[in-house]
Amino acid sequence: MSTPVKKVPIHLQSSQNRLLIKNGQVVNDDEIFEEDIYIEDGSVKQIGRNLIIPGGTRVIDARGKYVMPGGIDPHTHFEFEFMGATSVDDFYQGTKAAIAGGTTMIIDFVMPKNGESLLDAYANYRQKADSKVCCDYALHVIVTSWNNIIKEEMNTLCHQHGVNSFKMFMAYDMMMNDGDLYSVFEHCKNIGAVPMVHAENGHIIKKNVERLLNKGITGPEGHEMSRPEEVEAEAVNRACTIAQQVNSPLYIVHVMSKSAATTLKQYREKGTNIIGETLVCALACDGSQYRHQCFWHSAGHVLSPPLRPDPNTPQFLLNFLSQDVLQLTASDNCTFNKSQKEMGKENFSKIPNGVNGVEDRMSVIWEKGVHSGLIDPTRFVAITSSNAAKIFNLYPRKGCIAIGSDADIVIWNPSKTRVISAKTHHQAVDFNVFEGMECHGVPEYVIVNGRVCVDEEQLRAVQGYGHFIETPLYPPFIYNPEKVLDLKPGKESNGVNEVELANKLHRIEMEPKGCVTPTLPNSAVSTPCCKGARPEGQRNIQESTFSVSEELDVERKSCIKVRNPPGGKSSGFW
Ligand code: URQ
Ligand code: ZN
Ligand code: ZN
Repeated sequence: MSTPVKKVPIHLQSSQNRLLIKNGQVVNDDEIFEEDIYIEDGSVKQIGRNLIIPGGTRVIDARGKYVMPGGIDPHTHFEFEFMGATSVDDFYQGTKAAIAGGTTMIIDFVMPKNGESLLDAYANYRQKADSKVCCDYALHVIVTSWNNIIKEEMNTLCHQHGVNSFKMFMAYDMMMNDGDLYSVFEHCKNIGAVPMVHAENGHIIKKNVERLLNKGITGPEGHEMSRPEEVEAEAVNRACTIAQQVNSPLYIVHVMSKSAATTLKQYREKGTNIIGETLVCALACDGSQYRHQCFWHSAGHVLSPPLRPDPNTPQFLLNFLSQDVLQLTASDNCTFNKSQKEMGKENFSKIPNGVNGVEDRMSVIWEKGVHSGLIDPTRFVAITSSNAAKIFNLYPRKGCIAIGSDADIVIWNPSKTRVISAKTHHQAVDFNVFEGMECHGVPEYVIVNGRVCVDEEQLRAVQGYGHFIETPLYPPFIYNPEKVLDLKPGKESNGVNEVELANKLHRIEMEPKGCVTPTLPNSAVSTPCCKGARPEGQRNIQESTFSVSEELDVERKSCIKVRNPPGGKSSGFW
């Protein structure tokens, strides 16, 4: 299905659609440079100095400010029916709030209802979202079981409906068993899609919940006690192990603990293609919130996996983001009002899970990452925008300021501050987990597809202005040939042929002397490590300054002022 072309309403067709951003520090994930940007008809048309532009073009002076790709939030749940409630930020309010905070694209999750087909669920989400979204959006689809029908539906979603990612749960009622995860990961790999998992051991959690409730622990503190770190880390380990068996890539959503992140790091060091997402709330809050004397305060912080009692967790996760152990940040915005959280007043396991973040993600990460001096603006762009665009195959159309890119841009004033509050935020929810936090750095202008939707900090979002964006299969960032081996019978990859390898082992076993220790060629026994047997002539994106735009030969400006290694510089320089 192709994306329906929406006409720009007459009242939006004006010189406002022609825009020149002058004098700013333009930031991409790999460079900062000082040039002007000319935007027309929703995309970047020229980058340079002394540009020749039509008369009547609006000029924004960005002196002293950063001009960055708008944020991409790869994980939201707008108007999501979950645990007996519906999240209160719908596709209108949610995307409006996203824009207010400097995010210009979101990716939400299609959740099929009981017995609903994946295709029907997808169609329902499109119907809900298309007319409401203020910015562009894409969809992941949640898979809760495995059979031939699901397999065909996944194929159809990928080939006809612009979906390239599927999420599976390892907790909650809809959790999948290991065998089915194996099959779905394998199928994703066969079709070039991105498998994603919510990694927590659902069986252990169920037992822990029973135990705690039997002991009379019914308050929100029981939520974290029932889902401790090791329960998350175990599931991360299992999911990575399964992905390794089928050589699929794997995207772990909401990595929330030191143990889970460390497990993921170990797999990445083995050369497996594991992507780690963490949440903005995990970078700014900790599990002490569950011991707050006010039920609504504690319940307002309930999400899964939970915030961790170890107060060093936020800094630990930030460090991992700066070192590229974790690649990107999301909000997992899934908001329930106090009246909905109250469903779990007598039983923590009935508190609807989820918190806010779609509006404040950029500000909080700037504050904790850039303002603190841990990361520089290029790494900020990578973890809030470009890496999501690369992983879901939207780069360099999104997540990048280059000629031809969509004009999704945030002009960030690092000298201004704002204080976050539920009283002033644009979300529908009546609580904010970042309440009272002062953030340096304010999105002064937010440009969505060429339209100024935040203008000198005034929000002017338009309902239905956004489009559904198709995400193509085989993202090059994920399906890098040296990272994901194709071990289909008979095919060579990285010098390893699985069938030959199996035959060789068999022959050795049949040796009459019986005690020969099989010695396999190095390339055959080693994990597909990036430092290992790379076929000659292939570049390793983990070791080089590879950028997809270079691969695609996208025209880029010549004046490179700063060029950073992948992962960004480790300290500030401005
Ligand atoms: O697990 C999720 O991602 C959703 C369903 C709820 N939000 C949350 O608790 N993280
Ligand atoms: Zn989840
Ligand atoms: Zn989620």
